[in-house]
Amino acid sequence: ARRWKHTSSRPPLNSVTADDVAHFAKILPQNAILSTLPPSDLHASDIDQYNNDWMGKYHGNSTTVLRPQNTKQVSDIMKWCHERRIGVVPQGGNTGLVGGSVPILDELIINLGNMSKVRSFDPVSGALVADAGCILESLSEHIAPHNHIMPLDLGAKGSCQIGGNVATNAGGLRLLRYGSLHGTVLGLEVVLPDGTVLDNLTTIRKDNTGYDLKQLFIGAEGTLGIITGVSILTPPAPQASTNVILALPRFENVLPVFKTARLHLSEILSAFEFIDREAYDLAVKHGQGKALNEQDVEGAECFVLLETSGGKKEHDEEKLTGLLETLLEADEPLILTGVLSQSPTQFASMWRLREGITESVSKEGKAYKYDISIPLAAFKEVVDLTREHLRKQGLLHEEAVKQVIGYGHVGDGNLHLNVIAAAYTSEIQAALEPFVYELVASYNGSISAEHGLGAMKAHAIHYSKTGVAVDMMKKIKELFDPRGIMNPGKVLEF
Ligand code: FAD
Ligand code: 2HG
Ligand code: ZN
Repeated sequence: ARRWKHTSSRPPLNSVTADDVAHFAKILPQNAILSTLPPSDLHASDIDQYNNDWMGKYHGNSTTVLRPQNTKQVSDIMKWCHERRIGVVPQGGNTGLVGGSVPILDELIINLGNMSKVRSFDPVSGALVADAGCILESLSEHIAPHNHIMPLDLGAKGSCQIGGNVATNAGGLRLLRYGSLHGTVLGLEVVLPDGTVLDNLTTIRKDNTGYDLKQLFIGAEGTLGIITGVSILTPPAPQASTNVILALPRFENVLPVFKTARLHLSEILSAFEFIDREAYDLAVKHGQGKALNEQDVEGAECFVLLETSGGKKEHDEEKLTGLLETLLEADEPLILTGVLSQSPTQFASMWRLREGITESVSKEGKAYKYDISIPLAAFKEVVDLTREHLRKQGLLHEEAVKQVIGYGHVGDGNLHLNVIAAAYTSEIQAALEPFVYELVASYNGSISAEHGLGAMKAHAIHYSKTGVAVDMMKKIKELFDPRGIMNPGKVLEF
């Protein structure tokens, strides 16, 4: 069996034993423990959903999953794991796309799904305090009657948890408008690797009393501690939201369209999403949302989904109509067509076309996902160069790589390059990496814009961070987790 490396400063980690499970039974009720170790009669298949990631790309071999209900239980579990040097993987909704939420070997899985209570909501300030295991969409539903919305939104909202969102510093579809979690998270409650509870669950907006420790856990991907509670600032719900899909004749028009949209819509622009032709056709093929009229999109090289969130419907629509006229009226119009949603159903269906791409990709095949920050002008070039590279390697055909597509968050300079293959193979992997990472580095970009490094990119961190920065990160890791038990092998190599 594979084991964690033993270095002079760090002994290897231990596997969970039947004695450990017996100890966990003193902390948790029996139905919160899932273990395949004797005397249990559970089989490996009974805990498959916890050991395998959303894409079916990463597979762990854990024997034991714990589902605590409160912070005290998480703390008691961590004290024991620290003492016994047992590796631990914190797990939220398991929708992560970089293999961070499942074990690399047989680490203990601590799934936060049973911690799903809203602790408080202040309708005046909009401060929401919730258990880390609350599903993002449930939180939206909880605050909707108070006319507030969550400051982030993503396609996985029905399964991902707020703790997982914070741990990955998820960006999503409205970052353009509401900013990143580094700005909207007010406080966190975190169980540290030795079981100590760091209670920083404040709801105040301003607090300049030294180092802002919560920032370290935002985007740490569970490598520094387990987030058990989140305090987050929720904005008032917009009084009117509209969206429009634009079909563009050429990719080169995306940047001028973006500039024009910002000028016309200013503060009401809440999303500006890019979809290339292959991604659009794939979403349509898999029944995500309603396709635009076929004649209207003939010759379209790419699409933009744009959303406005403002105070007055007529006012916003007037601005949008003005924008569409400008885009269409030039000697060489910037767009072929623009379809404005006319009803809540149409609004949702247009979003489905964009949000449903990830699901369509999974239906089509096995995805190699590169979530990169590069200059907007290079979005198409990167997709084309990757496709060309795979073609030259003889890998662009139905039995190997079926398609290379690009979509993403234009407003944030974040491209999702997806390579759809018939199966995950070492040959395709070798063709793509480090090719893609080197390409991204050549634009001074980031190899992870919003999904994190997880297990997938821990080894590649140096493409986006200097040696000095990585050394500082290692020191921080060592300070919080000297025994290296927290999500080992993720973000930083073990
Ligand atoms: P998990 O997948 O369970 O875990 C993710 C990481 O966080 C792991 O490293 C895990 O160890 C750690 N973790 C989880 N919970 C905790 C905790 N309580 N304490 C400490 N560490 C923890 N991401 C985006 O950024 N933008 C998007 O638009 C987006 N869209 C998506 C659409 C789809 C259809 C899918 C499947 C995924 C999408 N993602 C997106 C990726 C993913 O959903 C997000 O990263 C999400 O925030 C992960 O939340 P989760 O609860 O599923 O976490
Ligand atoms: C999105 O923006 C998500 O839809 C997922 O971040 C991207 O699947 C992907 O590559
Ligand atoms: Zn995204």
